[in-house]
Amino acid sequence: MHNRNAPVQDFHFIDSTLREGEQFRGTHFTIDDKKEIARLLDRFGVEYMELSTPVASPQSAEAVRALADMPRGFKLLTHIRADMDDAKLAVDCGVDGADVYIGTSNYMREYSHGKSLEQVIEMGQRVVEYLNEQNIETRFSTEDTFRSNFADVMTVYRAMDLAGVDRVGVADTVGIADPLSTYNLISNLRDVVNCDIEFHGHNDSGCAVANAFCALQAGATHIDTTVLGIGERNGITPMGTLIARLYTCDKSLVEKYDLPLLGEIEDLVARKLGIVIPFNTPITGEVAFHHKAGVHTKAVLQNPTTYEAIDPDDFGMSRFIDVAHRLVGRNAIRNRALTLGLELPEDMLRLVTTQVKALADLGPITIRDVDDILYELMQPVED
Ligand code: HCA
Ligand code: CU
Repeated sequence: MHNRNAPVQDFHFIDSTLREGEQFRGTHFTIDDKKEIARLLDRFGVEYMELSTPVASPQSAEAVRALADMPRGFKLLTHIRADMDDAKLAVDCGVDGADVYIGTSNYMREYSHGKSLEQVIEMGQRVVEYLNEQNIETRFSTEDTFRSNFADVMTVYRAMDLAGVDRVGVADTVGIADPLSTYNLISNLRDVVNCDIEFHGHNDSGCAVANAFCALQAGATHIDTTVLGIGERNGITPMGTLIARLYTCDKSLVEKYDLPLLGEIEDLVARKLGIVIPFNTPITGEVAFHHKAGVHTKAVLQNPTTYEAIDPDDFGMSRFIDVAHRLVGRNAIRNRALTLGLELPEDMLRLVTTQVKALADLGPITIRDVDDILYELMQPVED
């Protein structure tokens, strides 16, 4: 397929369901919940999992230790402030890496920690140097990057790169970035640092997936995601939708993951949170592969690619051809008849289609109504 997009290089997912996701309304994961979610995401193939800081509460610390002891393929991270005590506790809990963050916007500097840029850099350097000595993978991010002064954040990133971080992180904390501003910021950053680049994007204005994708096109190497996009407010980049985006760009980008597990992972997290998977979620939402209009169903029955950018088989999902409505076409009716083991001549199919449309014009109908019409016409005519 011809692809005019800027190419996406190899990348890693940092699943933050157990950190950013813990900040979602009503989330309450027990340690067993955390292990269960981690095991499934491990099987799926996420490269990193980020957990809430052990400073948050005794259970949070215990959870980090428990996951550190678990056999796993992903690297275990925790999310800490640029603070030596936080860093020491993270190391003590046995993590592979620490995601260090500090606010750089005027809002954060004035209303959150009240530090100057020089102080931010100094605190960051101290923590990064300590973590490096402990052989801990380090990332340093500037919270609220997009509302920070551009020159300031670039100064911080460069200083942290020189201090030896493995990654710098760009955070769209309040969800105001758009794909172009994300692309531009990350491209500029790519020229300023040699280390890896992570992107963390909130979804307040609906751009979290598009921004993450553009970040990858601009040279980001790591993307923060959560299952179903859960997080503060309306959350961050949902892993499943980002996978859909990457798949439609180039399927081979996501074949490293165990794609048929996606639905199971989302079901598990949704169940634990007492929420449902939104109906229009790409890939796993209940209408993701629902085909309705006659023109569509005719083509899909011959070649699904005509109206499907994603093959449901790749995700263990199935497509649905809807026949119970007034937009139905003869080919969909034939297909339904064949499913029932009925082979109808063309004139009969035409008649059924007309009758279904007439009935559907009177009000909503179900597949049972369609089947009734089919069976009725199959009855031998009695004299
Ligand atoms: C928050 C922090 C954070 C951190 C992101 C990062 C954000 O506000 O809870 O570590 O890069 O969105 O800024 O999630
Ligand atoms: Cu966040």
